[in-house]
Amino acid sequence: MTHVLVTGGAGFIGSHTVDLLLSQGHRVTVLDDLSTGLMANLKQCEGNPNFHFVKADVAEDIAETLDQVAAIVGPIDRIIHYAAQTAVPLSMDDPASDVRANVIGSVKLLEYARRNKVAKVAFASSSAVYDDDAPVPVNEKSSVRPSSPYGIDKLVVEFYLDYYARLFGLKYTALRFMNVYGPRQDSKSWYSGVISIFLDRAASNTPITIFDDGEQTRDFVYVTDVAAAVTKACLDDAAHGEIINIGTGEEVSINTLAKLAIDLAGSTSVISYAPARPGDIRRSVTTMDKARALLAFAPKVSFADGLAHTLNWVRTQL
Ligand code: UD2
Repeated sequence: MTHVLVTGGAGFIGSHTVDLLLSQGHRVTVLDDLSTGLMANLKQCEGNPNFHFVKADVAEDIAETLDQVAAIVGPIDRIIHYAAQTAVPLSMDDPASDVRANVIGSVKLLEYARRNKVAKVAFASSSAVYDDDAPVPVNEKSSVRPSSPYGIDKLVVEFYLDYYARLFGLKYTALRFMNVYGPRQDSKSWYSGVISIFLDRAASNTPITIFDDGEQTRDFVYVTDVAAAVTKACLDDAAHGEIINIGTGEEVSINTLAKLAIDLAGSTSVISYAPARPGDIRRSVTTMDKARALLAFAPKVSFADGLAHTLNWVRTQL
């Protein structure tokens, strides 16, 4: 049994990862400050003797907190690091806060990992590190040039991982997520993913707003597939020192998505168009070669099934 620390484990992707780790019989400690994460996302874990929760901010002095966890639950063997400020527009409004949450928090965690001989860290990075002008599909060698403080901070942490690996032998894998969607993604926030927003509007027959002309594209990957990739990257020492894109390789336009959401929900929602959001990228899709080769990763949930599961969940939230 491996003891895995999941930072941000009460969040959208984190909580699905916790479910998977517990189902595999591992011991899990979640560290989350509940700033955007929700205990409701972990309700199903309550009473599981292998599940532990600590409310703490990763950017505070977490070493003492984690020492206490280790004393009670046992040493932390591996870490999955999700805890972050995840809204790109917020990072543009307040870059310094983004550095605190996303860089300082990560460095504190890496310090803990090296001092306590943690076997491996899997880090949730982002496709936001890529240059908007990089030809699509992007691959892990595509040029990086982030368009937001959020993307800069994710890239900085990738450099820290490399530094800790080279100087201290810390093992790691960084996963650059494309657009993740699925149940538990907040559908009410303006900063949320487009799929949860569109399905929420479609299910409630309220207007859908498409920014720009809607011909921009994204590579949408279902949350349990992402959780599986991250879990494998964390538990398996293979893919150490690697950066791997996690997506599906399929490019979907926002216009197509809006129509699918309306059809699927049998909705009377009306679509309207608004100016492009500042910093929005035009096309985003990844190659899958590296994820396939190093993590044996292939998405299991089709887009149609993923949308249907997400719509069911959105309806429970209305
Ligand atoms: C996603 C991630 C972000 C970062 C980035 C990397 C989410 C929520 N954000 O940002 O964290 O990793 O990818 O490139 O997953 N849109 C509409 N109407 C709406 C909402 C959105 O037209 O009501 C459009 C939006 O203008 C954009 C597309 O949908 O063109 C996707 O927007 P998003 O916020 O879901 O994700 P993105 O790609 O900006």
